[in-house]
Amino acid sequence: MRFSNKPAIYFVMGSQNLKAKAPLTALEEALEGGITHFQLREKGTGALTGHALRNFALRCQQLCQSYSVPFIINDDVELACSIDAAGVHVGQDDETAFQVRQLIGEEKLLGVSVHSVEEARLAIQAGADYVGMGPVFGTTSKADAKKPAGVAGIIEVKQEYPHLPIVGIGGITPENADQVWRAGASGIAVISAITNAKDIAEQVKAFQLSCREGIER
Ligand code: 3NM
Repeated sequence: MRFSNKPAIYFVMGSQNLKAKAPLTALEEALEGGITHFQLREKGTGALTGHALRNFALRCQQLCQSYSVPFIINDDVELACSIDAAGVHVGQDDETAFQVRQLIGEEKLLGVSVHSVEEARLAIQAGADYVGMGPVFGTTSKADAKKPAGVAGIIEVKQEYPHLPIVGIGGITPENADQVWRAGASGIAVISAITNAKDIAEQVKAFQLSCREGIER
């Protein structure tokens, strides 16, 4: 599957990321607001496992399907294959992107987190459809996040591989997202600025606006 050409508002969430709302309610509101991609990322304390994870994943998948939004699973290749998710996203410490591509076949989306031009080159070689780059800004949503890297890495990778879709991640809000768009990103991936929003659909719309501002500036 190819990563779509239109600007991606890529929502990343696990049940552990929600405080005030039920996770499925949050996802439905985000879909209603117009997210273009969803990644299920169950990680850390309180993360679901086993049957509970599978059932939750199936319910997320159903919701995404009803909005024609690709449902992507973080890291868990076995789960992604067993429920026929639209794609898988892996980091540098997970199974290698090359192995994952072998396991999931050519049809599913493959996303890989990268931090340099060299990692981007290897991701392309392995058959990645897009790369994630972060953390752009400071984040509290990833326990082992690296130091904020700003948009310099995105600019560098974009220069070297102009056709590779890059999704920025880490501390992105509607207020700072324009910097990521201007760096050449094809998308922004967001956890807390969406999960913590009072009105999630409105917040997604604010991200859509940030994209236009980033492009027009
Ligand atoms: N990956 P928030 S930063 C899942 O740097 C994830 O690769 C990152 O959450 C990376 O939008 C991050 O709340 C957390 O900052 C993003």
